[in-house]
Amino acid sequence: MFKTVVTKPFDDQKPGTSGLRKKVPEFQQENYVENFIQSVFDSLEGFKGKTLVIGGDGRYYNREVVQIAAKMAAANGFGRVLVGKGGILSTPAASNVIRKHKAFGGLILSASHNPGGPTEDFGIKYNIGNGGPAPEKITEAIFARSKTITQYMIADAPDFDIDAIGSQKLGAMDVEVIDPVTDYAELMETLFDFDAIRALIKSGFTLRFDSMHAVTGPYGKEILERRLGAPEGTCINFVPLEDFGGHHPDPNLVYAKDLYDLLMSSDGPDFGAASDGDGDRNLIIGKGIFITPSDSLAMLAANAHLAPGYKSGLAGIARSMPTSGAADRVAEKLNIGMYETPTGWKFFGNLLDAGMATICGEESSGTGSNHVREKDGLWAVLLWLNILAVRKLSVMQIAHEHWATYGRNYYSRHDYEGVDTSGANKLMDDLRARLPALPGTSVQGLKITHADDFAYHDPVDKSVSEHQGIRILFEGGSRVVFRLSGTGTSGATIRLYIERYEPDPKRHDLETQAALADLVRAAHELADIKGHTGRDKPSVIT
Ligand code: VG1
Ligand code: CO
Repeated sequence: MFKTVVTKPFDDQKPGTSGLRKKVPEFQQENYVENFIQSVFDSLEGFKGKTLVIGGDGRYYNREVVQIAAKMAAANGFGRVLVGKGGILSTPAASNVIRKHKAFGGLILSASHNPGGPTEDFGIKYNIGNGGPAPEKITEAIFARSKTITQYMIADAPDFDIDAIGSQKLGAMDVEVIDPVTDYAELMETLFDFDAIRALIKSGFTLRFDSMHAVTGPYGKEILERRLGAPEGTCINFVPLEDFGGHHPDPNLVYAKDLYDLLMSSDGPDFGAASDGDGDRNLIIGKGIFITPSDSLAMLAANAHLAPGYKSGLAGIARSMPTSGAADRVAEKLNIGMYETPTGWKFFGNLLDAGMATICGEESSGTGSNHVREKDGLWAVLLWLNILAVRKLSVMQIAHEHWATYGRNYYSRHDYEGVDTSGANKLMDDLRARLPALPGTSVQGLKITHADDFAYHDPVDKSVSEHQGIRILFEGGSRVVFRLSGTGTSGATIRLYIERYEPDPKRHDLETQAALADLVRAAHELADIKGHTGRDKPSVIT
């Protein structure tokens, strides 16, 4: 029934910011998927007879890998797997299923916002029993194991029926195929005032939700149109496709430009939102105004108490280091904890588990709370709608009022994608070497007050994570941050994060790139981006 297969290790199975991501043809190499999944199982203890959740964003190769993962779970001694119908579970829904059904952990098959298809990206990520991404201790063990693995175990059984809801057997193991939306929709109803949102929509408030042909299509349809009564047509691009229709399922101003243009038009809807390939990111646009993810985190935190799930207030806010400091000002005013973590949701898990943070966010369109242990795109949309329903103001009014109270953090990210890896490393190394000498000097007329390579000391488990991004702080609260992406699949991507704090309400209507121009020039001069990469312009600006 089970067989043991002899294999040879691959040397490139190091999980990045969010799991292992590679091009599909790399995953299709003989034993590549099996090696990685066995390395995951070999790095865990005590799962015999327990439950494993398996689900993915539906991209190309998802269905095949679900079958392999289930057969390997059976051979390795799991007692049960829970699988989303069709192999589909959005990342936040998978996190919820793990928690709700008290599973040992889960395998999430996704490359998130990266394109999908036979020559595009695929990914595998392991989440632990709290529903969150495995911490570094486990991902390091997985990588170490993948370099020495000699065999894996797999059930010698036919494929189970991935589309039939209900119980089946795979050898001695139970396979339960579940509806991917039900548990998640129920959770949302406990957090938000669905009656108030329904009334808002009934009163004529219009919205558009773009699933970008990715996993949130069925979630949006069920929650926004069926449960909240938004008219048909509210959800667009809601049929999940294996290649996302050939697009990047990345909800930003570049890849969701049509939605942006619609919201900027005079007859556009009141509210527009989009989510990414696996449903954990969100884009929020009000009529005539884009809300940056960093601002969204701050505005949601400042208003969260208006939603039933957060009515007793927040314990604290956490944000990744490159995310703007807008939320810090809210935390200060609310007199609650504020935590600055490295990039990647795995660093929020301890703070959420310990009850130190309630809401978390990243500049890359990720916002979430203690309801699951992943960022959650639709959750952010619903919290915004709940706030709009209670406050009876437009997104534009809420944003201006927020900036008048707290000041505005102008913010942008410039990505240099697909640059030569050695050039990117050299840029970081050269800059790192110069950090001690920078404070006190000026560049482009801006005085540097502090420069370091961010290291995170986890206040809960006391672990230390170093080299999490180089930050250069200027007088007055502005800064630039440099990091290398840990999710790309070809070459290197340099991310330059730029932030300027503006307390004066008379200067809250500047164009973002213009407001940041001197800082961008300073960043170029400091790191010699052109010299190291040959580029004088970023490939993507968000
Ligand atoms: C990017 C983002 C990071 C996010 C990660 C996973 O990582 O910057 O904020 O947590 O993607 O998001 P990196 O290392 O490329 O900068 V997702 O939606 O891919 O799960
Ligand atoms: Co994602």
